[in-house]
Amino acid sequence: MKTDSERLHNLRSPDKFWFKILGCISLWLLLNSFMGLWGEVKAGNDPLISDDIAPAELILELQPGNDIADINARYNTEIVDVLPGLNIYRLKLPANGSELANWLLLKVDPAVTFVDFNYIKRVPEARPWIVGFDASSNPVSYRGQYVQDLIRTREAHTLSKGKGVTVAVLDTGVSAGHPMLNARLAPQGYDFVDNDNNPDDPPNGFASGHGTHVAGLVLVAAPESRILPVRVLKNDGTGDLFTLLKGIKYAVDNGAQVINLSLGTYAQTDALNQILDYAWHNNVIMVAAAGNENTDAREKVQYPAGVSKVVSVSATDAGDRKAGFSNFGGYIDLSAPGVGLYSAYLNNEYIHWSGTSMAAPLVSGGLSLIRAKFPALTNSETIDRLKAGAAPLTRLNPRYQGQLGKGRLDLFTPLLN
Ligand SMILES: [Ca+2]
Ligand SMILES: [Ca+2]
Repeated sequence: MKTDSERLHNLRSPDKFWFKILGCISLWLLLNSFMGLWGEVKAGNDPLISDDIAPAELILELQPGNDIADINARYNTEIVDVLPGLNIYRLKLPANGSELANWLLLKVDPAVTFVDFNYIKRVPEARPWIVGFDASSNPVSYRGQYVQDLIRTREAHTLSKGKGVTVAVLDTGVSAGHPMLNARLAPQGYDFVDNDNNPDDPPNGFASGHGTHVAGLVLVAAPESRILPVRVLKNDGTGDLFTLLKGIKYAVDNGAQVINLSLGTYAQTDALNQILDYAWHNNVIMVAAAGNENTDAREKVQYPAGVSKVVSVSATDAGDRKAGFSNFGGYIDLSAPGVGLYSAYLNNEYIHWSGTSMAAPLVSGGLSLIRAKFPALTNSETIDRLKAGAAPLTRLNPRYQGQLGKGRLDLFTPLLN
């Protein structure tokens, strides 16, 4: 027989609470090992966290009807930033607060919809041992490169040039004065790294010029598109998840119809899914680079490319073979040339650059062409049209059956009625 006081003690016992917490830990470990994320690059205070994160920070969404002040009182947290119009907060933990311990506590707090670490995103090309610059090439015009014959820009541009469609480039910034770009930039570009309205692409970093190059490649495919430059990455090619969320929200709210994301991390988060849903429901298509580590989905998947509603892009070469560096897998939607692409760089220069980051903007440009010619199509119809018109890759890539998407980007076929 239990006494009333024992019953009361059991009711108040934290056992149930800790059971929930332990449940979270085992799920976390299972997911991590299952997804192959275990043992990845670690940072912050806690060895259980599987990718670089911003130290002493968390991102959460509050359940409607709750007050963030209550959360701050309960966990000693402070608001660093908030996503306007959404219930998503960037919180600072108390001094010496463990990211993992607080993540676990907030995970089971009924006032919280989701909680995520503030992961560090990066451009795939910021891993220098994989793909880098080739600045030694001849300064020929970007108009005369192999990719134009391959994806049939000239034929496509007789039917559409992307006029009236805004493509947001969320990246290291865009060099505004560049002759390839200056007439095509939307005036309301924004810099979420320095929080100013000048999203320039600053020099002297490992990834400097990345966003400029990517923006130029959107215009190779869709020369009359408008580029909305949104800076979410520093010139070393890194940026945090919350800054990316803000950038995507801003692009959606400022007229983007396509968003190019030549960046990623191997961590999957509710926060990213939430903002990608927001974009999708506002009729914005997102395109993401698959990453440059020559790995397939069984090993690891880079996000946002791994999110199903995002158009994920792997890279091929001039001979339509998978680029040696390109990630691949069943989640890929489409391939596009990504080896030795010539485009804008800092100081009004042009350079060759390789990577899935260079393949993705050609796909973004392809979607822009379709959106300009068939503006009534939904996101899914626009994407399906581009995929259905792709050139088959299977014969040349027998080892990658079903792993390079529907084929290699072709700009012309999807524009035919
Ligand atoms: Ca700036
Ligand atoms: Ca997809």
